[in-house]
Amino acid sequence: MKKKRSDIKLLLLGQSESGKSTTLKNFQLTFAPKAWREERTSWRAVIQFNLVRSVNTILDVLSKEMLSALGGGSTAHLNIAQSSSRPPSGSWSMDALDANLDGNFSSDDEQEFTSSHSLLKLRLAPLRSVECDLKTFLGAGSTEVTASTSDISQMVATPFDIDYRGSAPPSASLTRRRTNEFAVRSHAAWKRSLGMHTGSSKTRPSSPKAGLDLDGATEVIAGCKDDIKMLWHDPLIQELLKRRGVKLGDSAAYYFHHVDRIANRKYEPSDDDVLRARLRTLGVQEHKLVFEHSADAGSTWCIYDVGGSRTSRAAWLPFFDDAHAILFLAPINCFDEQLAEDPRVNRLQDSMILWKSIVSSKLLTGCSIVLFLNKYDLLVKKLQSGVQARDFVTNYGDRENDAAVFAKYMRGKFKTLLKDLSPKPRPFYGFLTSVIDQQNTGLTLSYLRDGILREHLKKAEIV
Ligand SMILES: Nc1nc2c(ncn2[C@@H]2O[C@H](COP(=O)(O)OP(=O)(O)O)[C@@H](O)[C@H]2O)c(=O)[nH]1
Ligand SMILES: [Mg+2]
Repeated sequence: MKKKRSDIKLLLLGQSESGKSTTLKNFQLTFAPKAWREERTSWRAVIQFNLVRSVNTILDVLSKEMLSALGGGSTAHLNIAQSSSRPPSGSWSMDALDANLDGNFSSDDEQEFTSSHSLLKLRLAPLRSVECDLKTFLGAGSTEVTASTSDISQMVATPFDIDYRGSAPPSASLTRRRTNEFAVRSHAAWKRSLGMHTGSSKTRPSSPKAGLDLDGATEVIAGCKDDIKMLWHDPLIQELLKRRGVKLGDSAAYYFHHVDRIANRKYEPSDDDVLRARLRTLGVQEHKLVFEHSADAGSTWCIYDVGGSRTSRAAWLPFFDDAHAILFLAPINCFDEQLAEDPRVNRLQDSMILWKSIVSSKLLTGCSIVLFLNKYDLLVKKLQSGVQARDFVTNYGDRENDAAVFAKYMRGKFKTLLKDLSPKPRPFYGFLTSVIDQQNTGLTLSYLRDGILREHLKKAEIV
């Protein structure tokens, strides 16, 4: 029984930015708090990077707008017109923004740039090289996959879907070989190097990136604190971001709100700060979770966290044949957004295509599947801001434009798909989550862990 208990393999699946890595952090926070505390400081550079990138994106918007205002007349003023076409949300690229800024301007709603905006731009300019340094330090995960960096014609939603046509599924040895090809160690080079910086690791960094001056970056960010606050709280800039539909990422507002703490020479990330941090997952990352308390102390689970963009999904397949459970994350707030890697595809539709493929997979017949309809907090905000679900979701009809009603409707859709498409009957476990909420997520994960263990033991005919 003990052996079986130390054997669980859990796959975290879902599209990019659905909250997989954040869920993994919650597993660590809930079940291995000591190990989590040791790792927490190493997230500092990622958080700084997230903040600095948002500042620079705003500065880009400001620069273009000031330039365009200058080009349109002799005075540096801003004519903000309601855009007729919003840029695709969820995109970090400036391409959509460029297209939007080239649009027509009306003479209504005129607001003036002042010399303080030019000064802000100047004083925040050192953050450009800070972003570059942190990017170099953090590696490829600091760059998001976008349509311009991927070949749309080669992309499919479920590249792991294979039709065996009656032949046997791939052998264990094949899948193992492929496992080695795709899996990367959980403690990536940047974490080890950061560990040394923060004194939490005894190993010397092997990466040359560790030579980067992170203390210098911290110093520059701290020096920019007041200007960052001024930039964020400037009503003209807020209006500009809103009117242009600029999307800064789900955690930008949170980090700006806490800038006094973060842009500080002695900054130490809190648990919540780390849960908000965004770093793209590369390939498939294996994490050994060693339970630290309760009756399970010492037992381990292998949790596989995967890259979720369409370009990364082929790497999932080798992990299917011996997975015990899948935790599938579908962000429920993005019914009106498009995939960053393919702006032709609606994000909620993409989640459903993925879900269909996972629940109908023969390879996963014996696997427990759990659904997190995630980012519920952002769904509440979006619907309250006036976005109408029925404009984007066919068949939503005259139902109330309310988060609870919408979530119940979507949960029903996912449940029906599981019931209709599973090769053998399996129970449906569907939760509404906001995985940045550590307390509620911790409770859900504890419940889930017990359920998965029970099912696993039942299947092993031990109980
Ligand atoms: N507000 C909010 N943000 C979330 C939620 N889940 C994830 N995020 C944020 O969304 C971003 C992407 O999450 P991440 O876990 O990296 O997604 P992954 O690509 O699926 O691993 C991170 O900045 C998270 O902090 C949520 O439920 N609510
Ligand atoms: Mg991830």
